[in-house]
Amino acid sequence: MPGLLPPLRRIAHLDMDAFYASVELLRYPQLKGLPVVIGGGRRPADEVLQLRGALPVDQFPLLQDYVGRGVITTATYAARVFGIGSAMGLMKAAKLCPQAILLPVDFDEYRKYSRQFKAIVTDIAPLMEDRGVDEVYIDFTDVPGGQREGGRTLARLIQKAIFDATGLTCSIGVAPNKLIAKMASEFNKPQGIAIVHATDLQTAIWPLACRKINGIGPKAEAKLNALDIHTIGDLATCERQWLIAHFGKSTGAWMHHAAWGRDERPVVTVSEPVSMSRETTFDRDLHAVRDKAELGAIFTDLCTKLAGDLQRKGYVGKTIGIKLRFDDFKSVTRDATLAQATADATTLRRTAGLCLKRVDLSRKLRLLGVRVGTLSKLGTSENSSPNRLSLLTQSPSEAINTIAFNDQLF
Ligand code: DCP
Ligand code: MG
Repeated sequence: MPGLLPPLRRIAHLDMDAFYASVELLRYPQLKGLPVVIGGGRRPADEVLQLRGALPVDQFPLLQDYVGRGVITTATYAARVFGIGSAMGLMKAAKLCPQAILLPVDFDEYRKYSRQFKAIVTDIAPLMEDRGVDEVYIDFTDVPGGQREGGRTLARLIQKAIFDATGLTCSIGVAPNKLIAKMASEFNKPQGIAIVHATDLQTAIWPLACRKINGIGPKAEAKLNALDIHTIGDLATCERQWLIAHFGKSTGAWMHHAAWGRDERPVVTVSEPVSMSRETTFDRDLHAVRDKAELGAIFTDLCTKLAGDLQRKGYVGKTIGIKLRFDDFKSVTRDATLAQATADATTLRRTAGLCLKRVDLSRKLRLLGVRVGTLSKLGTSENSSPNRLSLLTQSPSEAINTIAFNDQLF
């Protein structure tokens, strides 16, 4: 009897449309429909009130007048028509669309709206996994109405509730699992809904580039392309063993699974951060030897701020890493794993400094980042022993004895 069959697994992925830019348009509605990019710096706190709503369109700063090294965080869809998008340098973007309006970032405001839209989602569908500032997974399977039209009815309801409360739009993909839902949320952006069933695998998923699988990055894509595998369909035709031979046991097996649309990962409602990081792009390129003092001060400052982030949020971490970007835009990471987790600025600085020593620093640097991973919450059994404080304050040289190095280039 159909009534006794378990409900079909229906997982949604929701992603806000042009998120930072859309939040900015809420306070500057006069910019609606215009090309707007966000980036280049942070907004001074008092400027917000001064400008709110009132500024005529012709008085906003234009991209063509920007001088500096900032990058775009996001752009409105009206700006994307010109080929502008996230991570592009502002001065390069200015060549493509000089008339675009440039607004600074205001993370506090984006976080406020992020919390707001997520609260609306959980009011309607409580099984929600937070995936960052503008995206979530939602398990529709057992939500009343979650199966109707494959999830379209509930997706529409959520879109409308978010829009009514915030004025922001989002796109939603609903599919048998997270992997496919994540791809589907992009299908009809902006303000789109896409419903994918298991039977749509060949028509909706296989024609897409391998890169559309969340987890296949530029490096894996390049390797796949070199093996003449371009689409997810190409990948699906590869023997599992052959993929394992080329990509290793876990990645190869996972790729095979993913290409066949298989993904059993549950929607996890309480998510802990995996890592915390801080990074900065310098005002001018710096050289490790010639600008040693300046670079050292920036490095220490990043570590101090990162230690502050960890301590404020109550985390300690074991893996300490650095990220460098050179003047030719090539990036390098190095990390080291300590025997004991830490949130201490001096330990971070010392360990990150050792990572730095493992990099060829003959080129000038444009960016430096520090990251702490393998986090655990202070007070959990692993680190709540009476020795915890002494671990945090142990001398850096003690900590360094137990480092395991891990080099990675990307
Ligand atoms: N973001 C960023 N730097 C990037 C990419 C994104 O700072 N390289 C920020 C700005 C975005 C937000 O994260 O608004 C969400 O990222 P998305 O990739 O979801 O991009 P958008 O929401 O802006 O656009 P879309 O409608 O394509 O989702
Ligand atoms: Mg988005």
